[in-house]
Amino acid sequence: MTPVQGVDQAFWYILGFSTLLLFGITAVMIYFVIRYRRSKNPVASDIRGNYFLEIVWTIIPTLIALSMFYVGWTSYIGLRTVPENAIEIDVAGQMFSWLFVYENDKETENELVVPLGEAIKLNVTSLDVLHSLYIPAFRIKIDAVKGMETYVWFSADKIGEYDIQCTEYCGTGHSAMLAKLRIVPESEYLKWLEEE
Ligand SMILES: [Cu+2]
Repeated sequence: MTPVQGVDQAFWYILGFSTLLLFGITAVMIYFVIRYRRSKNPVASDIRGNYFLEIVWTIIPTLIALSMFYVGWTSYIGLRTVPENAIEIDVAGQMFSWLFVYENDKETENELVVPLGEAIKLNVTSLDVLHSLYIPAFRIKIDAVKGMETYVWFSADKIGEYDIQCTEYCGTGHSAMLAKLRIVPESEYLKWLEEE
């Protein structure tokens, strides 16, 4: 399973349970409001606890919460475990653009080009204030911090052009701090890498 599938699975799993609980609890609540309204049930009964029910409503939500943690944790592991053969590219955020430095010291601004079929590791930092590198198509987001290196990785498995955004408010030009990720065939990448 790719990290993208892992993140999506965790999202749908948690959303599914949340939706189920929302409608389930609301339905029971409406039923009780009608069934035990004052005109039908004028004297409230005094219930002194029920071990069986209390155990059930403790254990089931605990299992649900733990399973959500498990699904989230395993997808997080996928996001943090970089394949060994990954191509490394240095990324620096600055007010208000993204800089990319490749293995052969080629530099680009607001354009990240990578070869199809490779794992890409981005070593992220900032030249000034806090920024955050966000590539929604690959479900990755990481803070860019001056004096510190953070990382993300993704598998460049589909040719195309994808958005890169800054998602940490960094000043007046924040909303314009956009870049493009281009995934191209390997041969095109190698040619591009050698261009000035
Ligand atoms: Cu920014």
